[in-house]
Amino acid sequence: MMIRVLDSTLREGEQTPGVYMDSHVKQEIARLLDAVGVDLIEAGHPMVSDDIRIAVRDVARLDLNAAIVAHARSLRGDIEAAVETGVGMIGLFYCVSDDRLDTVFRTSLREAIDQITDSIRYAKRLNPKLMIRYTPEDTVRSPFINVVEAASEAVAAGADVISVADTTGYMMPGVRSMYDYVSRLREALNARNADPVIAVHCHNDRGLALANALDGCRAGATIVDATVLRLGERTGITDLAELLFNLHDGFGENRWNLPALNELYRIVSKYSYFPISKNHPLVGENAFTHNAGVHTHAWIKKNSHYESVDPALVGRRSSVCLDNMSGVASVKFALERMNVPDIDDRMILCLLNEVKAIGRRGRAVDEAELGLLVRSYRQSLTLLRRAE
Ligand code: HCA
Ligand code: CU
Repeated sequence: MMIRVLDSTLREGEQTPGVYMDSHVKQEIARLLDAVGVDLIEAGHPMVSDDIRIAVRDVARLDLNAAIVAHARSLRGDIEAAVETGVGMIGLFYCVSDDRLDTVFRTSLREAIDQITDSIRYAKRLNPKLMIRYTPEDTVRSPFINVVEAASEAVAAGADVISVADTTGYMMPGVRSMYDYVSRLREALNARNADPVIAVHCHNDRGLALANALDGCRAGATIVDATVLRLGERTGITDLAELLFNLHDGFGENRWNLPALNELYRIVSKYSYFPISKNHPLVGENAFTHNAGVHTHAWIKKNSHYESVDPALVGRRSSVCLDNMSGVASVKFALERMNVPDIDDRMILCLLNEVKAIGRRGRAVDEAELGLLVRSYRQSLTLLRRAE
């Protein structure tokens, strides 16, 4: 079963505290997401503000391969605004927990379900070709029977996708498992003659968003939500690069242009003012950099001794870095890679001493700085010879 990826950087991602993206930036991000080959792009919630509504419309007009999704509450006004943007899909949400309905919305489950089904029918009337996703917000912590009732009626009213939202990052593999949840939900819906596409939307409050998302896929979820740089409310949701790589590596999904992730991450980082952390898997500066002497020594002999991810797959090249952890092998390797002529043992040892001293001051030496050290070494050698 093909697994599709929905990127929500432009909707969930913009809910990150302090993050705002102008329409021209959103359009560029959407183009880059399309170049990566993401299947669905959630572009925003048109009812939030005029500029967001216009940005969703602008993204929908780009004519990308990806389907464009607008987010909406289960209200006719939200649906009209979403339909007018020209998107191909609407994601509706409404909570189904009795407690929330009672205290926040002062309504009953019955009334909430009527509102949900009315919204779905209304949207399909406005545009019969529209795809509809319904998300019972905080799905996994809501009474299961309420989720099943709301979801099955939503499907009967025309919803194509039911999304399981772990809105608070509560799930945990093997303990409160997304695998079990998705399996159980599919069975319960099938028993009511509903067989929707299941999506998963996993927040990262416990650092388990990716693990839970993959667990959902194992149970048959075929749409997974993600954002670039794990942006989103609080600690964000599943990271796009990590998700795509793992679907590629573990689930046989090979449709994506993974090297294109580098430019996408660079642009999102630039305009969200969110740095790409050095140790971010796949796209971080250090993702393929080897440091300790023992590692570099073995890695030089055979890369796979210390690499389980082929850097070329994601358009990267591995390297060694030099600091207090470095040994003779890493210095020699770096010099050879830089095509430095006349390398000898004495030179390597001198450079290693310098590198270790810099490393102890809390900095790593890159190739450019190693070049400076080589020049300085040669300079002092000349002076020494002259003095002799
Ligand atoms: C939100 C909450 C949401 C909705 C997900 C969805 C969540 O910000 O509105 O509509 O599929 O995590 O539950 O992002
Ligand atoms: Cu969310």
